[in-house]
Amino acid sequence: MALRELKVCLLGDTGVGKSSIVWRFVEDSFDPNINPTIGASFMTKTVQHHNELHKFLIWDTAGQERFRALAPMYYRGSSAAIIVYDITKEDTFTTLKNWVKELRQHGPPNIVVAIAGNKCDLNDVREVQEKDAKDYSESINAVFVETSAKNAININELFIEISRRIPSANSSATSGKGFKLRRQSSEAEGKCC
Ligand SMILES: Nc1nc2c(ncn2[C@@H]2O[C@H](COP(=O)(O)OP(=O)(O)O)[C@@H](O)[C@H]2O)c(=O)[nH]1
Ligand SMILES: [Mg+2]
Repeated sequence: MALRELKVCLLGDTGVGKSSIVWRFVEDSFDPNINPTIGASFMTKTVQHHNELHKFLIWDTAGQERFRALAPMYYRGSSAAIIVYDITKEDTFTTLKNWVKELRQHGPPNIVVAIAGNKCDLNDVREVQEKDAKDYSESINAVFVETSAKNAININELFIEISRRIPSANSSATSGKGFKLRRQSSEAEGKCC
């Protein structure tokens, strides 16, 4: 079975639950006293998607302003970016929109953007309406899910959706490339004979 390595980065304000989402996905556990991320941390997890294995190379970034300048190192070359906000904090949704703008300007052109409204277990103190976030995500063609790293809601689904959006190795985009290569080699053959 073909193995593909997919670089994925997590972006979003400090405290929205980026590291908790990664921890839930990779280790299937939740630590309420998780340490704040310094700089960035790296984890991997491999999942099967149809007849391919997707090895997610996950870069979990720190949200603090002083680390912001480092973000391009993580989203450059990424197949997908997961931008996380906290449904109980309106300002984290504003930060998310700024990340979308930055990715548009400086990110890889075909990056899959996935938006995660985390802490959906705290519905009682919600500040961001699900419909508003969903409409916004649709308008920018992003994956959207509300997640809870704490209660393991929609974490696997988030990554499954990302896998779905990544063009498969034999999709038209890549077979187009293959065709060009074939033509080049047959042209070379023509010259030599
Ligand atoms: N209620 C609730 N708390 C969460 C959830 N995810 C993370 N947290 C808490 O939010 C805080 C920040 O989490 P962390 O993963 O460090 O956020 P990061 O700074 O974005 O990496 C921690 O106290 C977590 O326990 C969630 O889904 N629900
Ligand atoms: Mg963190």
